[in-house]
Amino acid sequence: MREKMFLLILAIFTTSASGSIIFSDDFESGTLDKWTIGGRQKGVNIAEVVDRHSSQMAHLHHSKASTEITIEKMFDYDPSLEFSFDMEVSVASNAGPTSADYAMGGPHFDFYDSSEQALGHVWYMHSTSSYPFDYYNQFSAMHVFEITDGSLNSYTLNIQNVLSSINVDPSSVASVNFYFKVYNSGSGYNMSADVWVDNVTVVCELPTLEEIEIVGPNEVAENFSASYKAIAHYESGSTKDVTDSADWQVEPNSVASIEAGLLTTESINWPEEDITICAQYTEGEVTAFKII
Ligand SMILES: [Ca+2]
Repeated sequence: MREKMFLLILAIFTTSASGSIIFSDDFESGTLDKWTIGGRQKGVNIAEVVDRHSSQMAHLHHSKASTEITIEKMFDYDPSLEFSFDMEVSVASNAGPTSADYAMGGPHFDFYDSSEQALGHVWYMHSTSSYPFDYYNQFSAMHVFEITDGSLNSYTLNIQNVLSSINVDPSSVASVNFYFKVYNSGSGYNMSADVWVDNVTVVCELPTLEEIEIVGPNEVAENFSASYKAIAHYESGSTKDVTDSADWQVEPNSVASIEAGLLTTESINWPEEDITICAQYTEGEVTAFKII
């Protein structure tokens, strides 16, 4: 008959919540390497980094009819996403203020589901014409906000507020394409748009880790092995198996060892012995550990 080892159960955890920067670009590298450059490329389109206001800034420019250029970045959707940036937009047209021909520039958000199907669009623009606002805002999954620009301004946009302007179920959104765009609808008029962007920062609040749970048998025979899982519990009620990323230890380690949750025991000379398993898991600035 096998000897038994009895394991004590203790639980200790620490927790805190913090926002985490998931993307930032101040363009001081002098490049647009963090972005995808897109848009229709005919005519005169420029996406570059320039010196402006004593800082390296992204610059988008076009000056021909029916052209656009964008710098884009995809993000996984999370309701806590927040986008901040500094931006200056300048637009010019000789097409007349009421014409359907317009030049515009600004930040845009396109929302996609898990199959990469477009669900809706929210654009912010400074435009030569009121036409795009009237036109686009007749669609339930499209909304265009007018921004007044012409000087360097700071913007902060919370993704939930952005999404609330269109008729899209937030639970169906999987990803967000965030981009700056200059666009010209025109049919030959002399129109141009310039956007300068600096200090783009995207933050996402980490889920609050409440505690870590160790799941597995509370007694193990000598010369035997047993598997343990480390389960992270979040304030939202969700859980995540963090067995592989947790740091596992066992004391005393002269009679047992543990690696990635797999406990291996050796033979002992007395009927029972207490051993302690510890799993420590760190996520962002949060560390949780549990001892059993
Ligand atoms: Ca800069």
